[in-house]
Amino acid sequence: MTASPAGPPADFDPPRRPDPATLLTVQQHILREQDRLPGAGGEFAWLMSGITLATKMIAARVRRAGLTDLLGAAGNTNVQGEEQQKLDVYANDALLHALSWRDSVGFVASEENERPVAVHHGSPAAKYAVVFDPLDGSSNIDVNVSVGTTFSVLRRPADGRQDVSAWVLQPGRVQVAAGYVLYGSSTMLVYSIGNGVHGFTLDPSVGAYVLSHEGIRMPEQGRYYSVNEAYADEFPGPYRAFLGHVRGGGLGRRYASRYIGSMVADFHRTLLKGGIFLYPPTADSPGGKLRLLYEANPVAFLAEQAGGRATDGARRVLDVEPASVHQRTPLVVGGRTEMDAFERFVGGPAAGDRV
Ligand code: P6P
Repeated sequence: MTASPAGPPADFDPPRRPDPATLLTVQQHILREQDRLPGAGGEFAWLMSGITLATKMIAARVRRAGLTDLLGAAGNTNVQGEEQQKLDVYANDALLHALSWRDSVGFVASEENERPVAVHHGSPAAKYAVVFDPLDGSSNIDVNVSVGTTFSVLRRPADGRQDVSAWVLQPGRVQVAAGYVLYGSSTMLVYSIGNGVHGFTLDPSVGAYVLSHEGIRMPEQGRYYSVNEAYADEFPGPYRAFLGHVRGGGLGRRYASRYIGSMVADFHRTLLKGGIFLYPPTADSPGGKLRLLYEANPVAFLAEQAGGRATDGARRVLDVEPASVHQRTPLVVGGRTEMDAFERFVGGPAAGDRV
């Protein structure tokens, strides 16, 4: 039937085009974004759906932890020597299970597992390694403070090496994707595949992560600095001098201190509001406390994608060559103004050297 000059045939309506201003789920966003990944194909989106599914399961448990027997210690310690919380164990199992169904995943490495787990290693379909902290800040769970999941996706070695270290021990600058889920007043997933940073809020009424913050940019200067000041006397001198400079109005404005004690929550505020988050070397953690592969690298990737910077006090975090899966690092991450000032105090790479 041909269309009449007046318009489409009378017996059906023209197709409805999706209104980009309405609900856009993270899966739709990833499908749109992954075309920018060379050779991604649909398996990247399928991999990411494993992370979104597992984190929705974790969010459901975190939200009800007080009502079920999921609070408190699991009665054992993890590879870090930290007392495992029951939710740590659940979160780790959820991510390992969901990712094991993704045949594009060759290896996974978790903060809760001493060694990486071979998932579909050896399969020609295996293209990625995923490293994650299933529940960062879990010591805060019992007091209802925000906790988070962090993740980083790495491409299998181009040289065909099959050893796990070649898959997992890669510098942060080569991450294919990175992100976190913050279980806070709302549950929010923030991720990047190298084309900006985008935030999705879990809508419990539909059970989907819905785009709520597209193209997040870290403010050039904020009003908060974030560090555990209880250890200030142990920080290296340049760190102490920098913090005194900030408190003394040296950055041209009054700053407030905010420290939640959950890195994901402290970074999320820094990403949205600007400022600077620091976990310096301390007496107990002379090499820093936070883990390079699955805490500092994802955060540093997102920070740079949003216009901020991240160093370990001496060099760009994303350029650090990992030597072991659970390697720790100092972390200083924030907006351009604060990071320029910090690097002047520690003599780090000058901002002008940035590529
Ligand atoms: P502190 C939580 O245990 C964590 O790994 C990070 O989420 C957080 O930033 C840091 O440790 C807090 O450590 O020594 O200040 O209690």
